[in-house]
Amino acid sequence: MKKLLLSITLSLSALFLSACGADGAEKQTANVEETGVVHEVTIIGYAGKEVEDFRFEPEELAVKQGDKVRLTLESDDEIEHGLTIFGISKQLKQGETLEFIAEEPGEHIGQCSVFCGAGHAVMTFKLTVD
Ligand SMILES: [Cu+2]
Repeated sequence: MKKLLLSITLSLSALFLSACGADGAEKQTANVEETGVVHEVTIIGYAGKEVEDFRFEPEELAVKQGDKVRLTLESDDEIEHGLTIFGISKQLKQGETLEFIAEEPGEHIGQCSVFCGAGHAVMTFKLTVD
């Protein structure tokens, strides 16, 4: 089960990495009308003894295109995490706040970007932009 989950996570990561290739920069500059809605969310990274315990909370966030997203990343322990959201090329370091306008519709998978232990690869986050 652990290997399957890890395999799925890695496959998803590879898929989204390849999907944000050559035209990624072009998508970043798309003009999107801002809605004025702000989603301010603190994401907590949890490490654990078992692979299954590793996670971000919340694990997903759904917004509308043009909404402002303000994400802060924290940890529940001494272990450092990071979050990279593929497809929209957003990186968040622990203790930092990242603010951006959600421009590109779709499901954008995020992945912990700092190796934090056995369950590092299963720490995913999904940003859905409708
Ligand atoms: Cu990690």
